[in-house]
Amino acid sequence: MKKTLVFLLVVFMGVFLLTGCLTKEKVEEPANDNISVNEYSVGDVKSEIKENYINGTAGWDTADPDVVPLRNLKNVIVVYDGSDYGYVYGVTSDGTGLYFKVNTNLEIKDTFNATGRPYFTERDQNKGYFEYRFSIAQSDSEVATTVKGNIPWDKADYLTMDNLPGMNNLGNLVIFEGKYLGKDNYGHFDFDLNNDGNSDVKVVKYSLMPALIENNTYEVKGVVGYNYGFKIYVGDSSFVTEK
Ligand SMILES: [Ca+2]
Repeated sequence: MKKTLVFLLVVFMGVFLLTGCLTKEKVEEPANDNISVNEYSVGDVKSEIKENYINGTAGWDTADPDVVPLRNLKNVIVVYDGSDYGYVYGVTSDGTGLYFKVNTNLEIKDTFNATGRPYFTERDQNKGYFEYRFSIAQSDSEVATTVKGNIPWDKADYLTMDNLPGMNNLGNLVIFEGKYLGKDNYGHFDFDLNNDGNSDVKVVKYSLMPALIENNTYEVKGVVGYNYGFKIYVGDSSFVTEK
């Protein structure tokens, strides 16, 4: 009788402990989706922004924390540093990228992991032009730089007369070869791709350009941004070579 009681007690305690363990494990699972931020690719985030621009979703034009979920992007490399002015262009290893709103100091070729919110900025309602943006400048954003990386120029989109800067390559790495025509009235650099004397591609005046000689041909590597039209942002003078 005594043995049976001891046996039952042991069994009871065993079940109690086991149940306790299982219950404890369950409690430790994240109860809220906001706690675990899923890792997204730049491509995923750009698709999301496009969808919400087309749908005109309220809050997606400002990265409103009450509407737009946090997203996590990894191994983004800075290809144009405008962080003194609150932004950088960054791409991932596939050459796809976007505009990052920042309030931290980043430098060219810094590689970073970031938690933030995607949003769009409309540029031309009639043409359906908008910028793909990602804010890492909000109170619950996180940015951590890792090592300096190599810009994946082998993944850059080659610009031609049939493939000029536009919505299809906005934010992405590009390379083109063109004749330098000089600066336009606003100080942007004009390049001629088909040798007819007319400008086809503009490099934004804020670019870090080397000294250029008019009518000489250059290979230019940069990223497609938007500043009164689609323009190339060149992040370092070493990205330009005379041909
Ligand atoms: Ca031309």
